[in-house]
Amino acid sequence: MRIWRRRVQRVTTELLKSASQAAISGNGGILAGPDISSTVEHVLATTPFIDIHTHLFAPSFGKLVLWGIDELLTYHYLEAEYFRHSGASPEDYWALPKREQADAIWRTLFVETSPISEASRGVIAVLQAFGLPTDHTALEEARSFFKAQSPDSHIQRVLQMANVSTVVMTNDPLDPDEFPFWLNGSAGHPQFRAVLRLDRILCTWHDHWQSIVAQGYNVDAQASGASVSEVRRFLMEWYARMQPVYMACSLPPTFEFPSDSIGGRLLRDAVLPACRELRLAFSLMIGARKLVNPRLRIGGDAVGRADLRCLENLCRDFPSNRFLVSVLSRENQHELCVFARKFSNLMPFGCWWFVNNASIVEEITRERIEMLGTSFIPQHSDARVLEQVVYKWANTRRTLAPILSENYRLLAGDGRGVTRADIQRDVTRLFRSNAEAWLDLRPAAAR
Ligand code: FIX
Ligand code: ZN
Repeated sequence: MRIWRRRVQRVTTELLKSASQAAISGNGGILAGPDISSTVEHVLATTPFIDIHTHLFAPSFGKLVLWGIDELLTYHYLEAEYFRHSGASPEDYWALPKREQADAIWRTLFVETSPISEASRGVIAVLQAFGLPTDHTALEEARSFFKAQSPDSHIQRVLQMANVSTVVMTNDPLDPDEFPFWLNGSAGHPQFRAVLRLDRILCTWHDHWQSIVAQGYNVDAQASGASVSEVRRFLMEWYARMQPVYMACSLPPTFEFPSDSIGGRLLRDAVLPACRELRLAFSLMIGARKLVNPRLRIGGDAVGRADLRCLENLCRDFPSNRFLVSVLSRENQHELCVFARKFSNLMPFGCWWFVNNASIVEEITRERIEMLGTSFIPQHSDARVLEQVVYKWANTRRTLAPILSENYRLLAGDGRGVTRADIQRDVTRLFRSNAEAWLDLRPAAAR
């Protein structure tokens, strides 16, 4: 009898010990099947993300900072859907003041039909997140709620709700509405980091070289003579002003590299060397066909499949440059994964724009995990209106939880149990440390 009692005591102590250890660290114990999902969800929810690509602006950018219900409703994704549902002429819509544009979109997409599209559900999710009514009467109450918010505290609250610690902006040094903010030195913010966006230089030089001359650089229409070194000087001086975390460009599906075009030459001879010197990654966002329907303005862009051998050439021929790449076409996603397996100076990121829908995010993320493990950046929000980070990141967390859980269950089934620490390390890598390794997030003083 005494032997039995001692054995029971010993087993109980051991059990209690391991249970308490697992409880304390929450990471020691191998997770049982059902605990994997709840742990993955909890880790995704409690890990602050770095949002590596948005069109948001820091509070000091004044009218460029978009927030509140009227901006949420007049988002170009919803405008495109509005023109489909309403049959209204875009010209009539653009002639309306913002508030009436928002009224029209609310009536058409949120009253006369169920807001079941990804973008319209997003608005409902934001209203819900602020405890506002979501039925068809919601618009006026939402307007007075957002009107009552003070920008700085509202921005903090929204980033906390989305559990996003750092937002990366999109900054165009040739945008007449934006560059004055940088020139008068009012732009910096610790949580809003800049990106040097170069579409006007690499894609539409003919329309914009004179803006560079106007800023005091000796370039010409053919980008000849001193133009390359002047563009290099332009980049270095904007680097000092903006402290960008990377340089970037959106490129059409027809983008080729190498190419003797002005854009191809400037990329090779000015941008990539500057990125090497500054140890900045260069981001290529490939596949947007601009303004296929110009009447929809910013909502008029479409997608095209690209020939991604441009990436093969860039990664192979410029091994000391690093390339952050997102592709717009669904058909290009698999190729991008394969190129990432061939070139460690290529980091795939995000499910961009027309592939940022749960069904396609799931497909892309599954194949990336199967082919790249955790060596990719799953998502960015591309938010244009502040509160969009709330629903876009909630959607990402919701879509990724079952995918990650299933992969851990498969791993456990194959013979390797997972712990909370494993899951935390992987989620941190996917949504933080990959970005920290590829973006220059050092503050200006540390550069
Ligand atoms: O080029 C880009 O950064 C795109 O994301 C935008 O141009 C696009 O309009 C957008 O908002 C996509 O979500
Ligand atoms: Zn974008």
